[in-house]
Amino acid sequence: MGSTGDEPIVMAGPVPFVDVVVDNAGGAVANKADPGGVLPQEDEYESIVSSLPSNPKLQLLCYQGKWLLESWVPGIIAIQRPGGGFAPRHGDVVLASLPKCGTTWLKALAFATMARRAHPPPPAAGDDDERRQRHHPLLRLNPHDCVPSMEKLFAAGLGSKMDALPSPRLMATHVHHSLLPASITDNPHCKIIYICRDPKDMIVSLWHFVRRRLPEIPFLELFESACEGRCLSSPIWDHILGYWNASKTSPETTVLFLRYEELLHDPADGVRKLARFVGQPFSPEEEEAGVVEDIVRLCSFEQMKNLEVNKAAGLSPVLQQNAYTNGSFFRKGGTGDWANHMTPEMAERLDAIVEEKLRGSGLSFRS
Ligand code: PAP
Repeated sequence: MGSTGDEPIVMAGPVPFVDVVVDNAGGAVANKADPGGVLPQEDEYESIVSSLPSNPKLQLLCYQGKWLLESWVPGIIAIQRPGGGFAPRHGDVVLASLPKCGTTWLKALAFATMARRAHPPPPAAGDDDERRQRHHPLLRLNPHDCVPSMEKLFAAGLGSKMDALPSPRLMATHVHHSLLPASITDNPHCKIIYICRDPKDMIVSLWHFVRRRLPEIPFLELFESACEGRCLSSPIWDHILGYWNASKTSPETTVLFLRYEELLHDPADGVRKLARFVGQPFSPEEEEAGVVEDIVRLCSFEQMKNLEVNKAAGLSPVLQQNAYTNGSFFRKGGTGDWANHMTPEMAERLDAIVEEKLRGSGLSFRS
């Protein structure tokens, strides 16, 4: 990524966004709030949100028909502004997901794959290339510090930091497809990678996450709100269908639709798909050298969960949220935990609701 000579340094993306500091010559100050005129002013924001339905306990607002974390909404408004918040760039890759459906993992896999020339994934244990092992960004940073979450970044007034990232840029969103600006969804030069997960496991994972802030919240309360289409990022079927339909109707080069369960079953296949999709397929030499397997290992649940950085109590200052730490994003990392929290009747009810909503789409979560 860098250069030791006198020639100008040419950065190739993606780079960990927390490492990017923009000096005044770059026209932006990256490490402190810099609304740059794109965030709504407080009174304007108030006038937009004051009439919205809300769920104060879960800190949600119903914005444009979708239940969203209230802290994201100013960021979403900024991103949606035509000519305002988000300036698309050729080669942008947006990772999209419902919360708790594999976002952290997908961020790691996409970053490791797209940045592999600047940062080769460490080889298997036993190889003694310690320098590479120590220096890979995913060994010192949580994936959320490598790939920015757009609505959180814009809500923190750090949208200008996006402009400072070298291309190709890698970013993420939990926002529904219909809420994204046309500069992303109708842009043939912007690629979207979506990951979905069995909604039952998503709800269980979300409950464990929410309990860090609300230890007393009953599972049933979150389950009911999911069934009614009123929990975080709900309706969840709208979220999934929006990206599913886009993956069917857009040229297949612009939306890649992945499933958490399939990625667990064959992560190497998912990584190869991802690499082809972003226009960086693995060469025969890379295949021969085991680079795909190195990426899978680097990003595996066990590897990431046990890193010091992910055991630490901290979270990037940009994304600081009380009660959540780097470790909050790594819990069990498998499938089927719903059976430990739902009765068969509850599971059937949610499955039936989702099945009905997805009817005719060609997508199903029934096994
Ligand atoms: P986010 O949307 O808040 O970023 P997200 O990463 O999508 O969260 O979801 C966290 C889930 O992914 C957790 O699932 P669980 O609660 O059922 O265990 C977490 O354990 C799982 N997860 C995180 N990293 C990995 C990984 N490397 N491989 C597989 N699963 C992972």
